[in-house]
Amino acid sequence: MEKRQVIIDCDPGIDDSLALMLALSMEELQVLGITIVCGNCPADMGFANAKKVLRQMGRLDVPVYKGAEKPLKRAFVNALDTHGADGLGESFLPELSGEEAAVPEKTALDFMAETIEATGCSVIALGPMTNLAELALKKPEAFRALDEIVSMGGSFKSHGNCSPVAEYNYWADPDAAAIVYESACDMGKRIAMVGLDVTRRIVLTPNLLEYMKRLDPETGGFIQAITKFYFDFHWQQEHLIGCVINDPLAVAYFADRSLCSGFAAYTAVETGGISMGQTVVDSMDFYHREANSLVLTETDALRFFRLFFGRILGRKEEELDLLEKLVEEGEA
Ligand SMILES: [Ca+2]
Repeated sequence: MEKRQVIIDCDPGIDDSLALMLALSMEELQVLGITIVCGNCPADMGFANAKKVLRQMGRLDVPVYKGAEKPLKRAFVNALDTHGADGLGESFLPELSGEEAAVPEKTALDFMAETIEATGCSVIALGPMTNLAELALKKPEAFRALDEIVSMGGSFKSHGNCSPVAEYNYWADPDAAAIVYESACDMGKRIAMVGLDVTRRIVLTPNLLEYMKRLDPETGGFIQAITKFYFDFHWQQEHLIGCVINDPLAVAYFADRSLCSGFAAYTAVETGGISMGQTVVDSMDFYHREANSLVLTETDALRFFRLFFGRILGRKEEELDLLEKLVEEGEA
């Protein structure tokens, strides 16, 4: 099987960690490296958290590079209120030490540029787009050589998650998101926008988590440790029992196009004012601009969870006999 080569740019973060676990479990993907951007947590913490996930997966061979420590123009606002003081749900997993914890001298930007130019790989962007914007600004040839960008971010009709209209990743660095979308437009690229319209459908419920633990106490226990805080946050914030796991859907979609569908359109990102970070999707073609995005609006939560459970727990579909019932209960 020819593996699709990809760099995962992320800010782990609870749902980023689940996305990394999924990506590393998929034989159809080759994760060339992980690049860290400040977002949910500061870049140093995101770096350490990515390493903790790699240790859990027995994949410390995958290189991790540290990227932007602040947004392009705005002050950095983390999301530790959502992700816990350690960025991993206050699981307070042991820190790595020595060689394993060492931050490489090479920056995320240099790694991305070299790797993309050498391989023509894709990027799955799971955090604010600061690293990608720097790539577009400073290494335009590498940006041009990118095969595909799949981005968890934005929204079309769904409400925001950190303002009435804005999703966190684009809100946290709206200038970066705006640059990436405009650069994509200039270069004839389409960003797959895995936004809140689809990710809100992906709810990890207590029953689904319990099922994971029954099937695999080790992996299920790890996921419970890092999501407990997230469950509490969703209850307080959204009166939801369970947690929305945004980022794994972007990885799943990258590997399987049939999991989400939507439409091509020109999208711009607002960079200031009360709608800062909003994705302005020109679905009616007012601007007559080239479509720079594929805006995803539909997804199938059951098929997502089949993939997620199947890969992370290493189970065949027929072994997941309770999954359909539990996902339907979660959607009811
Ligand atoms: Ca993220």
